[in-house]
Amino acid sequence: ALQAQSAKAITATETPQAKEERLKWWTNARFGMFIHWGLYASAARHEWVQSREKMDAEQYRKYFEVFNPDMYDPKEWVRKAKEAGMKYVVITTKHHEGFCLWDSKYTDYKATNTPIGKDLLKPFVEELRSQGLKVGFYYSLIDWHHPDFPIDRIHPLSQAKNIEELNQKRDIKKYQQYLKNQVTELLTNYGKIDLIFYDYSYPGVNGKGKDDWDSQALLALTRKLQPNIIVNDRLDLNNTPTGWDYKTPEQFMPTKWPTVNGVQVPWETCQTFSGSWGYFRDEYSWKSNRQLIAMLIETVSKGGNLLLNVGPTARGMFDDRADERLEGIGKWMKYNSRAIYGCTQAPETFEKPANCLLTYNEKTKRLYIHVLQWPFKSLHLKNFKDKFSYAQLLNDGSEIKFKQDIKPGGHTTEMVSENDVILELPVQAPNTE
Ligand code: JFZ
Repeated sequence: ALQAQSAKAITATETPQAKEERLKWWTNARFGMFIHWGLYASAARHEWVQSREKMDAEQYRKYFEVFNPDMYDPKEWVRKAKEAGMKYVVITTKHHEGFCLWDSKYTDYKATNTPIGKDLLKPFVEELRSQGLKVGFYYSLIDWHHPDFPIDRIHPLSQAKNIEELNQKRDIKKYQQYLKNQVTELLTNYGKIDLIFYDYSYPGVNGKGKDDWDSQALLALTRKLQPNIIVNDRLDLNNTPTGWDYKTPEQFMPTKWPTVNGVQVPWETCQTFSGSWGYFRDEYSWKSNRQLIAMLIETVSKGGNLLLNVGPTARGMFDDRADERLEGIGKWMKYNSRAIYGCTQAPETFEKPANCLLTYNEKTKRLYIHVLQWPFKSLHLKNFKDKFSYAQLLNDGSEIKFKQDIKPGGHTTEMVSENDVILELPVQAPNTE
């Protein structure tokens, strides 16, 4: 209860401006990498494989026994994120399977006890810091390995005959303590942690929510240990404005900037390359570079962040298909990141031209027109007259001439109004992909 009060104290006394300030690095960053890595990388068929295939602890243990990511090179991972233009990384310290990448003293189910025999988290965090990226921890509230985690509708043993009997031996209070102990380790032993992604709540029949996790206390503990940390919205404290910092639509693009009580809120969409979060060898629904770049632009055009996921392999590598995409996005970002970092939704006064998305930098007052489908020579800007004084291509900084004060008449009659502007584009699109 004491902890719960201090959580309220911290966030209730925070002014909207102070919150904005605390989130500033993150809203400016706009683009981060999600990493899902755990024992499920060996199964290579989705991070939920244990639940999907109803494996009990004993059946799943083979993945623990063979876990040996001998090619793991945190320096490479961070370099790849950085070259793609990402400014922060959120890594699964523990996913639903319960396996810990770090040397937790509260469990034996951790990387140090597998053939690789070491803390995999520590060197990664150090690399992030030394290469200048922000540090985010994903921490699963769900734990399919812990003996005190009550079996529920998504648990691998959900179909067992004797659930009631099994659950009688499971004490959620002990599990709550385990959550607090581990969060304390993560937020104490690894230096400054910039963001935490708790995952996830599913209240209702046979589900779990804030009372199961003791969310208020967990949040209080989080803010006590890391006062400036940014916290996502999956603790089931959705009705309390102080219970989260940002919304997390899941593999979903909102139609517009999400609001709560009519107010636009910070948000981040997390997305995958191919559908699964964990490495999935035989998944073939990979998005193209173009789709991913458009996804990033669209997210920023609606005031949000994109957290794009990589699922490294059991040997600790990024799949070639992931590398190709990160490189493609990186090439685009090299020329166009100015239209992403520090940008947000454009003011309503600018009407979106056909086949375009708009982003805007409030500091520099620059408008970025992302032309998704390159037109032949003319880009028609409705009602743009006197709203800008200079236009250039972003890839090479070359001037774009434009026509305004177009007098209806001649061959343009009735096709443009006097308030419109026409940009005179080169015939070929800049090739920055
Ligand atoms: C969760 C995890 O189960 C999944 O494995 C992955 O880690 C992802 C990032 O998060 O999946 C969710 C969580 C919440 C919702 C959907 C999928 N939701 O609220 O719709």
